[in-house]
This record gives sequence, structure tokens and C-alpha cells, in this order.
Amino acid sequence: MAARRGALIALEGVDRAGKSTQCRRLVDALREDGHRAELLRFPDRTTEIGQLISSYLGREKNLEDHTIHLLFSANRWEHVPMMKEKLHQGVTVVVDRYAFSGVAFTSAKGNFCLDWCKQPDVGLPKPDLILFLELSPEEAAERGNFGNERYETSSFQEKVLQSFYCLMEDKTLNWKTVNASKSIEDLHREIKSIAEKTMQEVQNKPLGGLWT
Ligand code: T5A
Ligand code: NA
Repeated sequence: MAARRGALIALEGVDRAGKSTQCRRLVDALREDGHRAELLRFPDRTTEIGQLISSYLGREKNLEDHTIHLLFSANRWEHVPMMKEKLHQGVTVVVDRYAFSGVAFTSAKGNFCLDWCKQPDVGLPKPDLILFLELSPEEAAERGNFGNERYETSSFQEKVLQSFYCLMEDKTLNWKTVNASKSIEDLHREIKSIAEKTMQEVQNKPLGGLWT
């Protein structure tokens, strides 16, 4: 009998919503319970493409808007063979941001249609669950000043949030919105319980392709 597959779980949300904190907590807790789980973050700044992205975000390098969009997507595709292998081996893969950030941030720049933004990511492994950490840009700003990276302004984050809401209208995807203004601990418990339910449900379902 083929091994049961792992779940692909994406955490999304505006900057400062607590995605990285919750991704780490989730993977640690799943492992403590004896599950096999791994964490991936996008952008993964450690690859050559990721280093280009990182220097763009840090304003050391300027890249044309379409170009940087495609690089963010390429940074996901370069991990796909490994992600598929893990999932099919029964490992649950938790991703800190995914294609939805890619689309939401580029489309927030204006003069980009949602459809163009989605195309490069069509066919990526489809998340079994997308947890959207909902936090108003005002509350996000209270969690420490925005840094100096590109996109870290309240007006841009408001546009990003609107783009996320458009993406959530796609009912072929399993979006679950959680209120990210709760304490780290309460949010963790809620996320863990939703994730465990998804892990149970996907065991005998084939892995899908995103936006296909
Ligand atoms: N991007 C990304 C694109 O444009 N296209 C793409 O395709 C992708 C994938 C970098 C940028 O790239 C853009 C989006 C981003 O602008 P990043 O490296 O993921 O993306 O960004 P980071 O700056 O690392 O992360 P964020 O700012 O998004 O923060 P997180 O991960 O949401 O939040 P976290 O966990 O680091 O927490 C932030 C602070 O809040 C506190 C934490 O301790 C921390 O100080 N905190 C809480 N405080 C109170 N209550 C809670 N519940 C809290 N949870 C966390
Ligand atoms: Na983060």
C-alpha cells in the first residue's frame, strides 16, 4: 500500500500578521505529537534566485515589476520537486507564504491584472489548506515599526489586503480565516486544530495543481 501523503498547509496574511511565528509553532507542535512535518518559507532567500529577491526587498537592487514577480514564482518552482517528494513520503509541509502573496503583492502595485499575476504559479502543488491570518494594517503597524524593506507601508498593505480578499473568493481552494489579533498561544491552538483536521482529511486524496 502506498504511504499516506502529507498535507500542504500555507499560511498567508499581510506583513506582521504573525505567519513566521505560527509556522514555527505549528511545525514544532506537530513534531512533538509524532508527525513528520517540515517548514518552508517563501521567499527562500538562501538560493541564488532568493538572494536576488532579498537584495530587491532590501532596496540594494532595482528590478522591473514583471521581472521580480517572475523571480518570486521561480523561487517557489525551484522547491517543487522536493515538496512533492516530501508530501508523497507522508511529510506535512507547512509553507510561510505561497503564491497568494505573490499575486497579492504584485497586483497591489496597480496596472497588473490578477490573471496575469496568477499564471506563473499555475500548476504548483495546491495547498490542502490556506490559513489566512487576518489583521488590520493598523494593528499590524502596532507590532513594531515597519522596517525599511520594500512594501512595508500601511497604504500598500491595505491594497495587499484587498487583493487577498479577491483571491479568497475562489471557492475551489480551502481558505480558512483566523483572527490574528489573539495571543500567540490562542492562535497557535486554533491553527493546530484546523491543521490536524486537514491532515486527517487529505490522507487518501491526490495532490492537486494550483489554479488548474
Ligand atoms: N512577497 C513575498 C512578494 O512580494 N511576493 C511573493 O511571492 C512573496 C512570497 C518579504 C516580502 O516579500 C513579499 C511580501 C513581503 O513584503 P517575508 O520575508 O515573509 O516576505 O516577510 P517578513 O518581513 O519576514 O515577515 P512578515 O513581516 O510578513 O511577518 P510575519 O511572519 O507575518 O510575522 P512574525 O511572526 O514575524 O511576527 C511579527 C512581529 O509580531 C509579533 C512577533 O513577535 C514579531 O515581533 N507577533 C505578535 N504580537 C502580538 N500578538 C501576536 N499574536 C503576535 N504574533 C507575532
Ligand atoms: Na515572516
